[in-house]
Amino acid sequence: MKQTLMEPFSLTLDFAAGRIEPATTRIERRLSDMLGMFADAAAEAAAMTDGDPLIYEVLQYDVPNETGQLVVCTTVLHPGRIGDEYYMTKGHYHEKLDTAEVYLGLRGHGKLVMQADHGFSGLDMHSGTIAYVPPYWAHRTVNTGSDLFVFFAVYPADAGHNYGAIEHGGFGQRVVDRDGRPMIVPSNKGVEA
Ligand code: PAN
Ligand code: ZN
Repeated sequence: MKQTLMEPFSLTLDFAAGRIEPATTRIERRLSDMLGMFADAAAEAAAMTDGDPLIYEVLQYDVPNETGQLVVCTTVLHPGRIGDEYYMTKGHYHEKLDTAEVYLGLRGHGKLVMQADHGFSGLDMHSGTIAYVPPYWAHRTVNTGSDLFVFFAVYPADAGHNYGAIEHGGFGQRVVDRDGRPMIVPSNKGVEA
């Protein structure tokens, strides 16, 4: 098996801003990058005419895409809602399903929703929360607060990201605002009307 011989290195992380310095990749996801993922199509369209909001950014330090290597990255999820559904990430399974991931909350409040063949999970996350995404679980994060929701993640460099399953099949649960409080509801109820 080919393995790149790496030199040890360190990076700097600004917890509040979620900035990794230096970062080698910055991904920006706007609403236009995830149209159809929020339940309320009319609210999506209205938000688009309002200027295609920035939903989240990912900052990452890339390492060779090889078994044994680990990627570190941060996600900065902005506060906001499309209809009654909070801003969220696209969500994905790892292409290599048998790979796990660790999240560490740095700022704000959110939920980590996960689904697997046998069920769902919804974990609260805030500054200091360590959340474990086991192998085989699709994962999506949601900003349920009014501040930025920032978290750090570590995952195997060869895990890969499968977005298609969520883009086409959706997530079985949604996180919506109910009288000012976040609530997890089944996808086919409540928010589709
Ligand atoms: C995270 C996510 C990040 C953005 O680093 O990639 O939060 O979410 P999406 O990838 O679903 O757009 C992670 O889980 N990496 O594997
Ligand atoms: Zn992941």
